[in-house]
Amino acid sequence: MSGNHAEMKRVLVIGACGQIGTELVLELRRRNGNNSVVAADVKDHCPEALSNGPYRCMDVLDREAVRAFIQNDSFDEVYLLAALLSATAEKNPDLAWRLNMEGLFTILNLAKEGHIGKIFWPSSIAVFGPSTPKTNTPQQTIMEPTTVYGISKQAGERWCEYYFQKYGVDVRSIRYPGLISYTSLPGGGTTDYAVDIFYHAKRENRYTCFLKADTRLPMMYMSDAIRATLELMSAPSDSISVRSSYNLSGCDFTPAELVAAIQKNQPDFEATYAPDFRQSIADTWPGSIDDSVARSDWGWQEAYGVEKMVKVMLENINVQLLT
Ligand code: NAD
Ligand code: AKB
Repeated sequence: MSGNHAEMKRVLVIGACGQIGTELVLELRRRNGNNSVVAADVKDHCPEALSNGPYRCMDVLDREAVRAFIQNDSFDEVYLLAALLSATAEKNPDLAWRLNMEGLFTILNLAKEGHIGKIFWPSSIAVFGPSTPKTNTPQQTIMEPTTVYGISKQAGERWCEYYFQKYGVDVRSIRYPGLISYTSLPGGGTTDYAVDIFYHAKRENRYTCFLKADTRLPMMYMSDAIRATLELMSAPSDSISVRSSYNLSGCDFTPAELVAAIQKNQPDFEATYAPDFRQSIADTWPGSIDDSVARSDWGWQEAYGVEKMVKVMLENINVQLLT
């Protein structure tokens, strides 16, 4: 076992079984000790990947149960990841709004009452909309999201800032771009093509992409996203000038550029394009992000560009996850 366990923080991750949660829990346990990090999710059973520490079946919409659990066992840090992502949210707007907002209020209020030391709540590039400048989208700009998911993330950002300013709640947030990883499957987003493509490249050597070839979107390799999250969470409070959510950039590419990068490793790989309803979501999002505020406030610096990310994904992807 590695990591410095001197402090033994009590940490809770809600939505732990998802694409980000799985890797975040493992890294938090590596740093803080397995028993200090409780993984919680609405799923009945703890997945094998998270079986090295405590697991709690928790529906974040069951406010009283969440309150009782957290009040009973105060946490230094809570990471609230449970949400419906962009594509799934468009299919179920009511649930998306409830899940994405009510869980946040429950956790913000518990922090306001002193039961939680620090909160991490992720926002998304989905807070931007068709009227936002598409290239090098600034930290502060026009934000008129047109998706249920984007509207919920924008509202969440405003509430986070409000709870910080009004009640001193230490809540920190990042506007993640599309995240790319191989440990667990993505959960219903518009950027999921950039993960799916690797499974199909490995299994069938071909892929039909649900976005057009020239759709540029901001993306990031998961280990960069986890590191950014933990760097933000450990930054001194007075270095954090943004209490809504930080822009964060890793790389950006189009499906055609990703295909070309895969073909450098797998020359016979072929892709075709059959855009579906997710195209109209992607069309409203930025192509690239200006994250200079995160860089100057807490020293953000990505480690993965497209080529390095593609190599790691092709080496590690496990097609068994698809079955
Ligand atoms: P995911 O869909 O993979 O995981 C979400 C997890 O939440 C799932 O394990 C699900 O079972 C759990 N969950 C759903 N309803 C729940 C409930 N009622 N109570 C408790 N748990 C519940 O999502 P993810 O990709 O890991 O994203 C996590 C967070 O990061 C979300 O807020 C998402 O909006 C944000 N985000 C993700 C990305 C990305 O590319 N993955 C990008 C931007 C923002
Ligand atoms: C999605 O596509 O919905 C997510 C996101 C960028 O928030 N990956």
